[in-house]
Amino acid sequence: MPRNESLFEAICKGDRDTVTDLVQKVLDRGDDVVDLLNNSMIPAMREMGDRFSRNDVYVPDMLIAARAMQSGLDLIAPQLASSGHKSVAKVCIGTVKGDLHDIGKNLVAMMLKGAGYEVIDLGVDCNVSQFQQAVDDGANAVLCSALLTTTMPYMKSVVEHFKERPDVKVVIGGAPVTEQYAEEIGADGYGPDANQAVKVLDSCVKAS
Ligand code: B1M
Repeated sequence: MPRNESLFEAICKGDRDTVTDLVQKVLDRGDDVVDLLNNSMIPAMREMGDRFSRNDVYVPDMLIAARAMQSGLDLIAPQLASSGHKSVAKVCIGTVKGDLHDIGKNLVAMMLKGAGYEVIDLGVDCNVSQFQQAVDDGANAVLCSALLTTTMPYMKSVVEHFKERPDVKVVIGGAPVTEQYAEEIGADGYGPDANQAVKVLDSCVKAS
């Protein structure tokens, strides 16, 4: 599917009403929402990041774009969640301490639900105790998201915290995170995107 230019622009402008109208039209036509997500919606957020780097837009612009993106995601969530197979594990996910970015984390949570996981969504700015509480509540995997190079190192604290619990898998992801970094800090897995995160988690869960 080619990029939906109107939707791409509406997300960049933060025009929530147009975003919901356009996404609803795509849903009504029965077009593929995964294509829409990958070819039009995620690229719009990437574009906002590039504009921010060039000082063409500022934090409030990113914020309204993110809200518009989230309103589109909320509409496609049921479709994303209905695509998967049934699995059986309870997991928790959160954006790590100091980090307020939640769109990628929300996407991973949607995909996990679609794959049949029971997901405890801890939200943003999560510290080790919150992840621990979710594990005490039955989660056997911890998924951490970070979008800032300054918050990424907190993932190491989470990995170290669960070092004595081989039954608890820690999988990490987010724009600045790499496979190499995951290996370096001893995480059990790394998901470069929401789909891969589910696959990596599947293999961690199977292996345990
Ligand atoms: Co911010 N921000 N932001 N921001 N923001 C980035 C990340 C940035 C790259 C922009 C830029 O400079 N080009 C930059 C980080 C630079 C760096 O650290 N190297 C940045 C900055 C600097 C900041 C502030 C410091 C700005 C300031 O205040 N001066 C500030 C920090 C606030 C804080 O967190 N403490 C800030 C604030 C914000 C807003 C609040 C305004 C807003 C977030 C709103 C929200 O999330 N509700 C925002 C936004 C929107 C962005 C950009 C434009 C878009 C992020 C996004 O939603 N992408 C971003 C630029 C960019 O990403 N290119 C930027 C779409 C999303 C689907 O992708 O989150 O990468 P992503 O998720 C992907 C994968 O990474 C992966 O799956 C998803 C897709 O399939 N994934 C996982 C994510 N989490 C995973 C977890 C897993 C597995 C995979 O678990 C296993």
